[in-house]
Amino acid sequence: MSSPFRPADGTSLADSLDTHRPLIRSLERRGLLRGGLSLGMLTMLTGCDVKRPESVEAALLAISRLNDGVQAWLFNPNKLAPTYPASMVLKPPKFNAYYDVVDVKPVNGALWRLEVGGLVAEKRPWTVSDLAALPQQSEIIKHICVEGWSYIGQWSGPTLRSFLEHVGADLHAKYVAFRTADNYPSSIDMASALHPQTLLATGYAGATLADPFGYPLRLRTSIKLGYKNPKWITAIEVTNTYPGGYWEKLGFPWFAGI
Ligand SMILES: Nc1nc2c(c(=O)[nH]1)N[C@H]1C(S)=C(S)[C@@H](COP(=O)(O)O)O[C@H]1N2
Ligand SMILES: [Mo]
Repeated sequence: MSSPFRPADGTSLADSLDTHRPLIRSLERRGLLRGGLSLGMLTMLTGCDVKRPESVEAALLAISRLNDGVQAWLFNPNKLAPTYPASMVLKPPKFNAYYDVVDVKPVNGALWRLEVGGLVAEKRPWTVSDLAALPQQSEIIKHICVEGWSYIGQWSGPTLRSFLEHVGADLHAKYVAFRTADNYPSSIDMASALHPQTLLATGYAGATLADPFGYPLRLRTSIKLGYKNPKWITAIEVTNTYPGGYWEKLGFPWFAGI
């Protein structure tokens, strides 16, 4: 999904969208897609081929099925998502971003500071060692991307809950918002932020996070799809104002991630 969408020769975007209008409408009705979905964006996220209508349809259906399969935990932040044995952990993890892995700009952990803002009592910036001083947790969970792939990964770090409690966050606020080094804003609801499987991950498979996967800090939550897991976090804000996110602005639903 690194290259911007360009309509294939002889295929008008409007024609392709028209072919799938009923399916798109039914997904919209079920709250799976929100206004503003473009075929271009769908193509970028799914790698489908607009020249083949059945490929577009398959992508739409995959999004629909994926949502049906995961919504039991997506919509119940009190429920634990499945965990897996260490033997299933993928090493190294599978990379994704809105650009290619060669374009990742590594963050200097020694200079890095985590800004903390919004409805919190303690706004001082955090360092890598500050985070390491919080109680650490490890979890082996499945990462699911809307592109239709997934992998099992072992993530470690403090829970977002312990961090929020530590900085005296208003735990009744609506949202926790993230800014990142690559300008990929993201946000989640407070219930999901407080979920026991929502980590501020600093490690993968027993080692420090590698650069492509978000060093020094990324979100890993078992109850959201891949794109709700911002990497290279530089700021965390607690707020009652809807913060949106990178893909959400392009039409993807905010809560579940698809
Ligand atoms: N900062 C940042 N975080 C991001 C993205 C991104 O482009 N930038 N892509 C998201 C998407 S779509 C996915 S699937 C996961 C991929 O995480 P991984 O590379 O650890 O598998 O990161 C998410 N977090
Ligand atoms: Mo993704």
